[in-house]
Amino acid sequence: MKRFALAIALVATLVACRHEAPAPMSVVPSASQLAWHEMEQYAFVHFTINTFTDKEWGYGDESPALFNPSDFDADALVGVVKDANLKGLILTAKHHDGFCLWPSQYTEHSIKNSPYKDGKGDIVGEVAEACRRHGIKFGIYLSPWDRNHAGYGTAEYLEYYRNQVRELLTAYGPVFEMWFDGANGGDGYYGGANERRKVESGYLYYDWPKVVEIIRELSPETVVWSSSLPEARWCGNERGVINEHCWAMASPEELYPNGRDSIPALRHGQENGTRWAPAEADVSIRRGWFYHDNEEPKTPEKLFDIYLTSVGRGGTLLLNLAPDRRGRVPEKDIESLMQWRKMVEDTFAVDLAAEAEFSASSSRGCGFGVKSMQGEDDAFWATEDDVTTGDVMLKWGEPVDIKYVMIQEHIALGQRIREFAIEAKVGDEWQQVARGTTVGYKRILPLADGGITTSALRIRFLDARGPLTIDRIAAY
Ligand code: FUL
Repeated sequence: MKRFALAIALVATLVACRHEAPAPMSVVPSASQLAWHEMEQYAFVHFTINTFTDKEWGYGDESPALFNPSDFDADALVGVVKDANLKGLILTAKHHDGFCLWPSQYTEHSIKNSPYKDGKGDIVGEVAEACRRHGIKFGIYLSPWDRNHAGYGTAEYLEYYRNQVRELLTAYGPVFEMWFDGANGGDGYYGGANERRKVESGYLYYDWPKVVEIIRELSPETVVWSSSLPEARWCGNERGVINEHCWAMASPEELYPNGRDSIPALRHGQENGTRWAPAEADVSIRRGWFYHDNEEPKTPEKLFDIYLTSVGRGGTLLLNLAPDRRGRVPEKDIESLMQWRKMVEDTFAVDLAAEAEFSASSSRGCGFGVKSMQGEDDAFWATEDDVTTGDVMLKWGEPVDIKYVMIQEHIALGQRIREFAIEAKVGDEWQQVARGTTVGYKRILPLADGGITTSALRIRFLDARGPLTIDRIAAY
């Protein structure tokens, strides 16, 4: 009899659980882009001949003999990155001055003609290997603009550039991200020509689809950051601030030929964009990208604000470190980084939602119930196909102090939410404590007036492009 009842219960569950996950939106992230989102924060490292000439943009005529770090140690550099809880490192293998931090077979303008390790050094290789030893993902910045190369502006340079892309990906992969800077400033040394070479449209000159083809062939997992066909895009400023309203989608073929006019659209993305091209916030720990004696690192508090406006707004944070002439990250920068890490960890250490009772205005049913949002597993809450709005309620037995609410969409199925509000129960009334438009991979909402003491929160999803798919709601 007992067995019979169990069998009935099983059949009933199977019938009730006929639901499948909502259909994906037309534009969704690739597996590499999902892994990239999950990294959340990683380091940029600007270090080259500029470090020794005290410049931000080298002209291209600097002697390789100037590159001579007195105490470079790739393990120490990567150790700082790891201790700061940054998950990857993108190195300036070549900046606008054209000097190569690896012994490229295509030029003499490289580390092989520097005093560093008597010309036997290879900063790209040393950093790539240290990254692997420490479990940090390695990425490469290779400036398209090259003020050293005589052929810059012609087809000859393009061949040189593509050869270097091949050389780097072959020798130093796996590479999680390639960063193709959009700057094309004009004047330069250009093999001694000392003239202005203006590339009117980088978009047309570099012919990015060809470069991307090379990357796809040699390193399919690499996420391409570029001013064309990006798989990750510029967030529109170098302050570490992603727009509050920000879609991960964009139609680059519409945007980039317009040069700087495309910046507003880069900031907020495009709801009907044709590609998954999420925003990345690049910002330096100091004012400049390269080390200068007279600059100070940002405070941990400032870095914390940057965390909220980057990782907390659905994109990633690319935080630049500037090693000094020793080749070391300055001690006070390390101090700031470590305090910042602690601030982030302390703030988000205890998820109050773990103790809350969750309920929702509606659910898709088995497997997609509202409790799926509690904790770190893969399950997510979803609504029926025709339901694009809904409330999620969190209730506590005792009042709790909440400063931040974190929401994550299940972006594997696309980005959907257009508008939401967060309300807290105050007495018998619901009071709005935050409001927003887009959510995406992760949204962290600082609550109004520095936070609230409450025994209930209501997250109201007011408008979405399809049924709701929410991975997680947390409160801190
Ligand atoms: C800019 C460059 O011109 C800066 O020197 C720096 O590399 C920054 C990350 O990108 O476009």
